[in-house]
Parts: sequence; C-alpha cells; structure tokens
Amino acid sequence: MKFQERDQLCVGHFSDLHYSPGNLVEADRCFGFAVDDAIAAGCDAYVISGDSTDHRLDAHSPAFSGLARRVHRLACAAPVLMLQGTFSHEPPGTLDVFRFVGGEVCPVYVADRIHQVALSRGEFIASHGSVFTIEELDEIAETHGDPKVVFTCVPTVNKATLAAAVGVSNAATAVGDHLAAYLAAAGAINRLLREQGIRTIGVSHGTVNGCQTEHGVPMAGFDHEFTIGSLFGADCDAFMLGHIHRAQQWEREGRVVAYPGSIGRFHYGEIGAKGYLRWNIELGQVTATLMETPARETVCVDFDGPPDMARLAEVAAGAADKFVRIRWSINEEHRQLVDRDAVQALFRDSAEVKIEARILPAVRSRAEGISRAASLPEKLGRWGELTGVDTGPLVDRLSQLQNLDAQSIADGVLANLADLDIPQPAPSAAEMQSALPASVPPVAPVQKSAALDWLNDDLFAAEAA
Ligand SMILES: [Mn+2]
Repeated sequence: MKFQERDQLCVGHFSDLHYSPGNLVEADRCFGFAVDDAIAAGCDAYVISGDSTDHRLDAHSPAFSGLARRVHRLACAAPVLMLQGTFSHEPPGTLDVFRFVGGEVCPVYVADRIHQVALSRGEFIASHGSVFTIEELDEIAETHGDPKVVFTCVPTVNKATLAAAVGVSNAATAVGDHLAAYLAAAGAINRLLREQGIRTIGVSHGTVNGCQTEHGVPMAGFDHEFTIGSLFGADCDAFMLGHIHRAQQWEREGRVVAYPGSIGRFHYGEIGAKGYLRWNIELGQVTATLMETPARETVCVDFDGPPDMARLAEVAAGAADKFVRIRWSINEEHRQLVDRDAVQALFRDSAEVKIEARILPAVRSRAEGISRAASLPEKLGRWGELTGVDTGPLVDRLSQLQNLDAQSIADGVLANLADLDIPQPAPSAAEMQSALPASVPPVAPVQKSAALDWLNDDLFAAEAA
C-alpha cells in the first residue's frame, strides 16, 4: 500500500547555510526562522542541499553546535536529508557527525556519494550502486512497504579525481557529460517509480549553465555541472539544487528544477530575496514557493570621486538597521578633505557601516584621461590641460618632428634665430614650479642660455617625474 494519507508531499528545502563564526548571526537568524516556519507548515521531509558550513569548523565552535541544534530540531519533526556541498566550504567528513544528530523520531541521512535513496516509513534505504535495481526496489517494497519518495542524490563531484581519470583538458566538459549520462540512467528508474505513483526528487549541488548568480551575473560556459536539459533528463518530479546563492527555478510539464539560494545575505551587493523553498509535490503538478527569511538588508553606495555628503544624508535616512557599504575614490592629495567621522555619524542608526576608500596615486590623477587620447598631439594637449601648461608651441614642434626631416627642421630653426633680435628670457624655476601641481618635485633652476634650451631639455621630464 502506498503512502496515500494525502496527495501532496510537502518538503522544506534549505541550502547554502554557510555556518561559520563570521556568518553565525545571519545564518542562524535566517535558518532558525526557516526551520520554525517549515515545521509549522508540517512538511513531510527536509532537504539541505549542500554548504551547510562555510569552511572547516572546530567541534567547539558555536557555529557548529548552532547548526547541529537546528538540524536536530528538524529531525524531531520529519526525516532530514543532508547533501555534501563544495569541498572548500564543507570538507569531506564534516557531515558525518550529523548522522547522530537525528531525533528519536526521525533520522538524518547524509548523502555523500552519487546514488539513490528511498524514504519508506520514516527510514532511508540506500541503493548499493549508483541507481536502484528492480530487485532492490522489490525488496524495499516487501520489507518496508512502497517508498513515499525516492531521492536521486548528486553531491559535489570531485573534479580532481575525474581529471586523473580522463585527463585535465577533458575534465571540464567530462564532468557535465558524465553527470548527464548518470541523470539519464536515473531517469529510467524514476519513470518506473512514477508509474507506480511514487514521488521522485533529485538533490544536487552545482551550477546550471545559464543560471544567474546573486550578483546578477549569468553563468554561461562549458565547464558547469549541469544543463537544464540534463536535469530534466533525470525525470524527477522535483529537482532541488544548491550552490548558487540566488533563488531561481525552471518548470517543464509540471516538473520543477529550483535553487532556493542562500538562506541569508552573506555579502554586500547580493540581489534578490533570501529564503527557503516550500515544495508541494503532486504527481504532474509541482510547485516550489520561496518563503522569505529575515535576511539582513544591505545598502551599497559608490562614488566615482569624493563622497557627496548631501547624497549620503539622504541614503542614511533610509538605512536604519541596515548594513551599509560606502565606497569612494579620491586623489591622494585630497584624501584629507573627507571627514570619515562625519560619514560614520550620519549612519549611526545603521547596523554596520563599512567604508572602502580608494586612494588614487597622484601620478595617475595628473595623467587622468591621457590613455584615452588617440594621438600623440591629443595626449600632449591633455597633459597640458591637467598641468596647466600651454602646449601650443610644443604641438607645433611635435608636428615638425613627425612630418619633416632633420635638415628641414634645423634650417627652419636657424632661419627663426636670424629673425630674433632679443633672445626670450628663460622662465625662472619659481615660475615653472607654479605652473605644476604641488606634487611635482621642484624643477631644477635653468642655467643654460635661454633660447636653445628646448633643444636640449627633456620636454616630458616633468610628466615622468
Ligand atoms: Mn554556497
């Protein structure tokens, strides 16, 4: 007899909890809310699709025990399946201990290899190989009764192992090919189960080609784990994904593939709502609803130059209790003009203010825009604008250098000299210095005779200084 108390199967799906000392407040507020909310909704099972932790955690760390406490609470209400996520976030073996965190009522199952697992009368029964055989399924039906749901688990694939097997250059695309082949094989079993009225759920941790990150960046490339087609190829009613921190979903003929995204907002500039997914899985009609968690609100203000205090005052008015990041860039010589304390004071009601000031070195500010000038005369003109130097005569001479041969130039200079009755006095060192910004080192006093100096001096010495 199938599990037919009701047609709908409700599953609470959480992902990318990223528990760590630094994330503890955010992770635990959001996951705590999600756990309570899902239990109140009376879900039949819970899935955590990877990256429960942010990095290797010590057993005595409050973040680790905080996570264990929440998972235990879930397991007191319904069976829990935890999937291995990214190795750098969740070193292999991290989840092992959670097998003992199961409640007296329900188990916690840890999926750390590619395989299928049936949930029958509150118990998880794993396939021996990567998919169930018909014999295994018959045996489960006999000894436990028909499964309520069968999970197809695809935890993070160790690309290094695969690279060793197929060669480094093939590894990137081989991951996708191997997983697609596996999902197609699982699809054959899943179709069989569906014919018997048994619900099927895929759980994985990886990137779907074409999905969008929490910063709005589309992930397009050949080295991602999945395509939408390969995931639907597994023929699961529901495919629950982790890894990408932005909630998103795809639907095909009543079947759904979805990321809940991260449980909270762990970085500045993340777009989209945060939450967990409440799945309602009816054969042929699946829905996944994002239930929002009280993730912290972040505000980012960027200035291409010094901060505009009036604008900041406006932002501050709406930033009480929010996490604020302010970025500006400023020339080295003007850095003292920004009053950081005043900026901090404006945001005194915010939860946190992070100031990132980028100091532009003086040499770059003096040549600002020069790289965008197309020709040498234009670059010279831009340098003149920035340094307050009249470049008219220099441009004439540059043009002579570019267009005339040495003899013609020399003839021209000599002809001009002959016309001159009184040589022009050279500018004094003080005059030359006053034409340059303060950051330019002092110009050496001119000692040589006046009119021919420009032939000997390095015209660009000031810029190169
Ligand atoms: Mn993650």
